[in-house]
Amino acid sequence: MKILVLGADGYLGWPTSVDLALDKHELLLIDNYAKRSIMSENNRAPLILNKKIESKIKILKKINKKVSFKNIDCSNFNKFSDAFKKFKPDAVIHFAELPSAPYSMLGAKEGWKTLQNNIQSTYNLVWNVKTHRPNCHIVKLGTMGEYGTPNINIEEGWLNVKHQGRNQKFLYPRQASSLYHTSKIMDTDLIWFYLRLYSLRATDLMQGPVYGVYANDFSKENKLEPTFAYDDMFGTVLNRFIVQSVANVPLTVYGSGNQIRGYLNIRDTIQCIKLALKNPPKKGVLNIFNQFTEQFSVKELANKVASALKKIELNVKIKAIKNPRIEKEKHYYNAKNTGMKKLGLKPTLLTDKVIIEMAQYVISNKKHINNKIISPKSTWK
Ligand code: USQ
Repeated sequence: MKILVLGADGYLGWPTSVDLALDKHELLLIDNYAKRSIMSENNRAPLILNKKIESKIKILKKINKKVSFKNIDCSNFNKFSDAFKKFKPDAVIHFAELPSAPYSMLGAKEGWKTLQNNIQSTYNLVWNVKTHRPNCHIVKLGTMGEYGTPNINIEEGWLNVKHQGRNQKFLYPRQASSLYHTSKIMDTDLIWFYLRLYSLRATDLMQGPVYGVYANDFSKENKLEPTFAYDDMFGTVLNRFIVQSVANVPLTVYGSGNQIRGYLNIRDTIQCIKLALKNPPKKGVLNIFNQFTEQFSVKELANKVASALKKIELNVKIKAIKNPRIEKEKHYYNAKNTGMKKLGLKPTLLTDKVIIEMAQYVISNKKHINNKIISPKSTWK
């Protein structure tokens, strides 16, 4: 297939690009390094500052000549449209968004930047698909955070409503608790709107927090790891806990630690994206999958990390700190995730071995850990 990957430099965009290159697809990778810039403007940095795509792509070209890269801001309509029209993709994977809830809640400028970048990129993509390539399959990375934490079971994208004797299937209600997550709801609305009117084809992957380093063995052998963030703004909770354990800093459990989320390994993110590509919806259909494999509370996660890392003699301490976010700390949570399993997802579960392997990667890069960017610096209040 001819696949356009938007946001190819990111934590998930890069490993997806490597995997699709191995599968010999024709790829155009797009990124403008916006996340790198924002991290550095905010004095944050990933564990290792990876090389930019221009230099890493040489390794990919050795296995697949049909891989190219363009430095383009997807929120720039003209530049994006030119690249889209020239490449004529069969599928687009859309990661080109600012992914941080804490960043989006920092202040007026950061909130608007997140909304503007994410909605504009999505709008540019859908408009171009509608106008130039209506058969192209849009695979959009959504988030479980769009649903929030409702007091009823979370269905896979849709809810059948029976009202005064009549039935209608609606998008499952969305009620996020950050501007970032709200921007993802707006994406969903945009895609659903265009799809209803113009019979496009899209898959929305409602993903929980991801953890892990290497998505495949090729990346490990060639040191092609993704940007592994562990700071208070851009690191997801489990990746942060692993770095905190290695840095001998108590694990930062926010508030009571009873917040439950659905988690998944980075290997499974890639599996899910590939399954979505292999199973495109018919025209006019929006496929929605809840993309996570296991549910944990933050407290359970911290305890799992501490108990696994005891086996390699790390004495992990856990400390509940005042929650810098505004979120429910005690809530019902039961989300469905059967769709991807039906398509063939083989989950990589959070075993002690997985936790230890992540810790070993961090231990080998211990000298790069900056303790100053670990604890949360701002609150949402
Ligand atoms: N948390 C802690 N301690 C920390 C960091 C986080 O207790 O040091 C808690 C948070 O309060 C939250 C939970 O862990 O209750 C998850 O936080 P997170 O930072 O791992 O995840 P979140 O901000 O929700 O965002 C991440 C990704 C985002 C993705 C989302 C999926 O950054 O791009 O959309 O996970 S979900 O959370 O399901 O919406």
